[in-house]
Amino acid sequence: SASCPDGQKRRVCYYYDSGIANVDYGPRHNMVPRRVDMAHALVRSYGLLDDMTRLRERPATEDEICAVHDHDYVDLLRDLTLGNKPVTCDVKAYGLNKVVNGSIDNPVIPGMWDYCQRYSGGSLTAARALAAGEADIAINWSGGMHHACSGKASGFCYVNDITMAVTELLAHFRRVLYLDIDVHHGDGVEAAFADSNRVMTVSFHQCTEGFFPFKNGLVDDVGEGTGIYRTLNVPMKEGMDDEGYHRMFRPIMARVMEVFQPEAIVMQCGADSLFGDKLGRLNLSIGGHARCVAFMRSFNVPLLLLGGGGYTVNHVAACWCYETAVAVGKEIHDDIPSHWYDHYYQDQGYKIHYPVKQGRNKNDNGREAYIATTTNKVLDHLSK
Ligand code: TV7
Ligand code: CA
Ligand code: ZN
Repeated sequence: SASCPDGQKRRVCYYYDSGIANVDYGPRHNMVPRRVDMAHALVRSYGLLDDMTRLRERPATEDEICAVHDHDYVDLLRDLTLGNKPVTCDVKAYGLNKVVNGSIDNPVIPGMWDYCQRYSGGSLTAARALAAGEADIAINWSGGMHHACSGKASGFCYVNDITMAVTELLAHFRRVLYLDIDVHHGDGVEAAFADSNRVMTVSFHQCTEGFFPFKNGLVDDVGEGTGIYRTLNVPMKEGMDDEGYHRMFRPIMARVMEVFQPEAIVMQCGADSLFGDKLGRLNLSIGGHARCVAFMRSFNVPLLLLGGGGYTVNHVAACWCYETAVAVGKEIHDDIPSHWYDHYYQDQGYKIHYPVKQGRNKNDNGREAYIATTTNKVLDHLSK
């Protein structure tokens, strides 16, 4: 019954570490690590584990994390969690425990260091499976923490597993493409490789007044020095739907593959670009989001799929389960099988593909033709 859209099978490796399920950012925080456990439970309930090789759990070592982070920041993450250091006000210099309007983006939480080791170990292990030629596609839905900087936490991200994975791939592949469909700009990864001519970073994101990370990710931000034109940004207004998104995504990514010819692809699949997200204001359906994955898969280049944002947890889990099916090349039925978390899907009628209620798409109000203009600007950068 396995029907594959492009008629080709792929060897898929899958990383899942149950130690992440109980990590808690705090009672009102939007980031809920349990969504990865929900996605995993759904993957299992559809029988998809039989179509993949399960990678062995291996937390990243301190040395592996120090390869892309400052030593003093790594020491702090470790010592704070193990209780060796009292939480003093100087943690704020590292992006931790900053209170704004009574809330904290990057709280110091129980098990923080262990959590960082686990999700980043997953991305590293997955990258190594690709580098060793053991898989065509490797998956770590607990990774994708694109905002973390070398010396500080940012946007719910403590350690940048993506930068770690790309660095690992660069030891084996000449050129690595980083693609980011999270609703937020992939600033941490972009900054890490802005001057590299061996890494091209491409981020699609919402870019509106007051939306995190604020000033970054403009269409004319194209990298610097030897890396110039190897940074691409595709900013969008609120309300972007599947049709408009793909009118930008397809020509841009087809051209990226043509001119950059990457030997490996790292794709951050943040699910906060879906309709109904608690933070994002784009209107992608799960089908539209997954078509991005299917499109990148069709080039048959080693592909690392990572998670990222996603704050309406039932949507996120359904999305990443469906994308796991896309990776293995199986069509799964729309009715969510009965399993431990099935009550979470009541609001969406126990279906994977929940309906998108289309509001106003501020990207195309006829006159401005924002989609065409932005696509052409990006294609122009690519021609250089
Ligand atoms: C990859 N937006 C991460 C996206 C990170 C976005 C932000 C919140 C937020 C945090 C909360 C909370 C929130 C309703 C939403 C300038 C601020 C304003 C809040 C502490 N409710 C990813 C980060 C972004 C935390 N941060 O790309 C606890 O929204 O806009 C900001 C910064 C300062 C901090 N305050 C928000 O998806 C994984 N934070 C409720 C409780
Ligand atoms: Ca993005
Ligand atoms: Zn995000």
